Parts: sequence; C-alpha cells; structure tokens
Amino acid sequence: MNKAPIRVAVTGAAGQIGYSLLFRIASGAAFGPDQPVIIHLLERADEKVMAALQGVCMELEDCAFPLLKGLVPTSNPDEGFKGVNWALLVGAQPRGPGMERKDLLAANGKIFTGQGNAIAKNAAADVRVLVVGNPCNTNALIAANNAPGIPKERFFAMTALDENRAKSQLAKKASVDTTAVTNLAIWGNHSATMYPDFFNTKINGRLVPEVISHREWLEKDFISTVQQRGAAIIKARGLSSAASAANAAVDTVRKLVTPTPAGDWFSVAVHSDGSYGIEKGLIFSYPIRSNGKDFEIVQGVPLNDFSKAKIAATENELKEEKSLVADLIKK
Ligand code: NAX
Repeated sequence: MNKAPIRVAVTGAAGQIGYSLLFRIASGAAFGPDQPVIIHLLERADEKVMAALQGVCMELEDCAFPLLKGLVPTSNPDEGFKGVNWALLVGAQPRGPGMERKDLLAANGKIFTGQGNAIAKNAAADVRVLVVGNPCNTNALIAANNAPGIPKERFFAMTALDENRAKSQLAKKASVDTTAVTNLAIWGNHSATMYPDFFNTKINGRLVPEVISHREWLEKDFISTVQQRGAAIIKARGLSSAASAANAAVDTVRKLVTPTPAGDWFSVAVHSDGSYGIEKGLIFSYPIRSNGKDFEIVQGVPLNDFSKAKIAATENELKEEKSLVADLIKK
C-alpha cells in the first residue's frame, strides 16, 4: 500500500448521515481499497455536539481501519478544510416534518458562504466539494460563488440517492436485479421537482418503456414515488434518510473518481455550462460520465415533450431558489 493519504473533510460529522458516512469512507468504500485517508470532522462549536463528535472519533479508532491514517475533529472551519482534497458538506439544518426547502434556504445560506470561503482559503489545490446538506443544489451554488479561485466545476450536489431510489423502483417493477438498470439520469434539483428520466433508462440494455409497458405507472406513480421518497421516509422513521444518504454520497464520490462503464452514465448536480438549454451557472443534475478525474455532461440524450416539461419545471424551481439567495452570490 504505497499511496499517500488524501484528506477528506466531512461537515456535520456528529449528525446521522455522518455516523454512516465516516465509517464507509474509513473502510475504503468511497476512495478505493488502496487509498489511505485522513478524515477532518467538522462540527458546530457546541459543547454537546463536540462531545458527541469525540465519541464518533473513539468508535472510528475502535474499528482499527487499515486505511484510516488520522482524524481531525474540529469546530474551526480553517482547520476543518486545511489541505483537504475532498470536502463533503453534509452539515446543515435537516428538513423536519412539514418543512419546505425554501424555509431552509435562509438558515443554510450563511453556513455555505462561510464554508465556501474557508475552503478557498485552506483546501488543497485539487479540492472537490460534494454538497449533501439541503437544499443541496442551491447550497452548492452559494459555496461555489463564495470560494474565489476554485473552478466552479469542482462543486457538486448530490442526486445519487434519487438515482438509487429510482433504480430500485424500476428493478422491483420489472422483477430484475438493480444492477440490470443503467443510464438513469436525475435531472435538475434534489427536491420534489426532480425528474427521473425513465425514457432513456435501460433495463438489461433495453429502454424502460419497452420493458415496462405500464405507461401510466411510469409517468405518474414511479415519478411521484421517487420524488416523494424523502418525505415518505421522514413520515415512517420520524427522521430523514441517513444510511441511504451516506451510501449515495459514497456512490457519488466513487463514480466521480472511477471511469464510468462504457455506454452508461450517472447522476450528480454540476455547474451548468448551458447544456440542454439550462441556465448557465445553476447547479443542475445531469447525466454525467467520468474518466476517473474529470467529468463531462453527456450530450445528445433525446428528450421528448414530457421530459422537456419536467426539466423546465425543475429548472424554474432552481432559478427561484437562486433568486432568493441572490444577495449571497457574488458576481
Ligand atoms: P443531522 O441533523 O443529524 O446532522 C447535521 C449535523 O450538521 C449536526 O450534527 C449539526 O450539528 C451539524 N452542523 C450544522 N451546522 C453546521 C456547521 N455550520 N458546520 C458543521 N456542522 C454543522 O442531519 P442529517 O440527517 O445528517 O442530514 C444532514 C443534511 O443532509 C440535511 O440538510 C439533510 O436535509 C440532507 N440530506 C440530503 C440528501 C440528499 O440526497 N442530498 C438526502 C438525505 C438528507 O435529507
């Protein structure tokens, strides 16, 4: 094992997603089985929270993970992001029952301006940032616009949980393994407007509408099940998704640092370059491919009128969120 350790910051490290995510990172699930890691655990400067964070660190130590080369628990963003190659921004105020994401914008805007700044000041030159904390697209937009010197293409927001949820629903309906489902793009915002494009998704290499003939189920039940899954889990558990969200963060990192299998794509929200007519600069989920280092937005995916209308709706929501945080976005 000759690789030098990379530094990975996780914010909200004492929270429920953190409690799953940190152990998966330390085990090698995200960055690979031969990649040592030093984990920076950033939390709020609150006595109780910092005590809980110490407990998490003790448990991480007690796993004796071979790849874990250091822990940096802190409430100081400068220390939290010092020299980090990846920053996973999980910490935010989670959505509770009945709370709309727009209510969260104001509360979270401040966190992400500060963290964008601290990342720009302290992180390694190759830093990449994945925002999980909701509303994650707009939080990523705020962080990216407050991190001078870091290319905006290095900021991502997580839609892999939506992709995984959609894959599972389709696999269940078609009675196939989830691995049979490929080319599933989530378009737009990680919110109830997000569009899981089943028209271009494949099951064992065949387009979904050829395999699942129940069109009404696809256009209505499938889409709304995926869109409302987060709310359904809050209702059932009394808490928002945690282990599945951590798993999706691991999937996102792994897919960005690993070449995408030929012909396939995956979902993550990235800085829009105007592809598919989406407003430039929005953090928008697209079909993405990676060569293990850089990513590209897959071009030429056919979109019918149904898809175009859904994508326009989610784009409009992101434009609206952007307008609500306009004062936090530097020109
Ligand atoms: P928790 O409330 O369990 O944990 C959040 C943690 O963040 C807390 O420990 C809190 O002290 C910490 N925190 C708050 N402000 C901070 C700051 N400025 N710096 C560092 N730490 C800070 O929430 P959890 O269930 O872990 O969820 C975290 C975020 O993920 C929420 O915003 C949630 O809405 C979001 N999610 C995003 C998903 C996605 O697919 N993008 C899905 C799951 C989840 O809902």
